[in-house]
Amino acid sequence: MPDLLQYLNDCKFILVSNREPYEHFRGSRGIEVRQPAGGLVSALDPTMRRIHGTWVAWGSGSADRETSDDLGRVRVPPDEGSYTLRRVWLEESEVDAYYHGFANRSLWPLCHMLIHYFEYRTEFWDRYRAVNLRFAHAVADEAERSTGRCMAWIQDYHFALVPEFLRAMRPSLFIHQFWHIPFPPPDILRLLPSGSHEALLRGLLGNDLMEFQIDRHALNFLDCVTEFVSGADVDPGDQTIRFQDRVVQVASFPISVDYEKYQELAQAPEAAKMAETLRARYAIGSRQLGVCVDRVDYTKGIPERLRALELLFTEHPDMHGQFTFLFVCTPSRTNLAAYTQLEQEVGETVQVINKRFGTAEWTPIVLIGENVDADLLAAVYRAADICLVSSLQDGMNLVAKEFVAAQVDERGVLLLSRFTGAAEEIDGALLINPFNVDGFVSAIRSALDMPAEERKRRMRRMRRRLQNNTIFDWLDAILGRCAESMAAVPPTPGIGAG
Ligand code: ADQ
Repeated sequence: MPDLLQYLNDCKFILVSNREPYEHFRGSRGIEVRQPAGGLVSALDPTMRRIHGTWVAWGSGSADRETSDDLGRVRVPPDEGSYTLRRVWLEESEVDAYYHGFANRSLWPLCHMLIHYFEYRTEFWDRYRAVNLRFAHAVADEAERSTGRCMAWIQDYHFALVPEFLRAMRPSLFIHQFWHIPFPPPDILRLLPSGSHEALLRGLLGNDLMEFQIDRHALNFLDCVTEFVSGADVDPGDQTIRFQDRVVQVASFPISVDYEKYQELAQAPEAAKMAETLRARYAIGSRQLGVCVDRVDYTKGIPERLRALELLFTEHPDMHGQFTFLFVCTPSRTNLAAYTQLEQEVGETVQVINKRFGTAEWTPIVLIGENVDADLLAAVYRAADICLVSSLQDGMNLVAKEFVAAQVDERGVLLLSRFTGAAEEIDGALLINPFNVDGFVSAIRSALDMPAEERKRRMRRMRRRLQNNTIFDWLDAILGRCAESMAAVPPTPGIGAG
């Protein structure tokens, strides 16, 4: 892990995300605490412990209020107390309209350009604004408590309006934001009712640095600002925007995984044994094993993947009994109808395919419909001959990178949708277009027929690249860039807290 303290110097670091790093809840043993799974929390928690920053997030746990002070503050991790978690309280109706509503039913489909899922209600937008304002107040209050300089780092599309609100409250605070999902071009963003698309962009222009996964998303953002924000002067060459006497920098920083952790997990004796068991069951001799790992989400191209597998078994009868597919997918956003319908569709389609092609000895698709532990995940990745990532749009896609990191035997082929951020970065995968079912099927066939030497060559290339581009390099690059920008603007005497 790089020493991020070098960048922060005496600067207080305030992180803002929708999900909190520690959630207290009432369990069978009284009040318990859990850390939600996910790459971002596991990368940022150790960083926050070292730099003793403040993490501002929605207090979603059933026992969060009892364990926090009047302002919603609590020291975490529970046994160590090395940094402050500041919880922001939301009513159920606010969670419905801000989170399930505007964030997940309006912005999520719009940013992924899947406009038939796009829904908009005035209440979604009003609550999104109100919740963003409340978060901005919490961050401003945290900045106020510091005597030195401060930096606020905002995560994702839940908080597009926070930077503008915060800028008005603390003009010299250094504010930056990482947008984890794609950013749409102007023709898509304008599906938001007039006024709200401009307001969204103005909100983001409160940042000093606006960070995207890849240049394509950054360029879409610049195009949207050019088209919709009057008074903004965009320089596409420098990727800067002059707006209201300030300069907003725009840049791309592809997120990654903790490479060593996945490699170690895959190399551990338990994972090796599990991988052997999986191969003994599904890929003995010349048989092969395919895998996928997803949240059940309509952006991930799951029906398209199942259609390709069905066509593969239809057009290539020699694959019957020779190729088994392990479909690992965890239910997600289950209070939204689009997601529960998709989950049901996945279960039904798998049944149809298995009934049509399966035999007493062979089940073509083995469905594991749950969240699996990291060590089982590493074993699944290690055991696979091919891994399918078929997103219709994806900011980056960490599954692709986890697969590469866990491929310690260098046996597997990665089939990767060209519409993922990862496809712009990783060289060595077989790129697919999930909308083109025939092309998808022939890519699966080419992967299955690929000689071991070529598999190894491709996998080595990807592993070398990823080894030097981990999630810690991502953090390093972002904070390095912030330190550079902050150094260019010396602290204003008397303003102190930013
Ligand atoms: P997501 O849309 O959630 O992330 P992704 O990047 O693939 O997509 O990350 C999913 C994570 O969930 C992976 O770490 C994966 O291992 C895990 N996961 C999925 N199914 C699982 C299962 N059944 N059991 C256990 N773990 C499972 C958003 C953006 C992405 C971007 C990330 C990070 O949509 O484009 O890459 O943020 O910026």
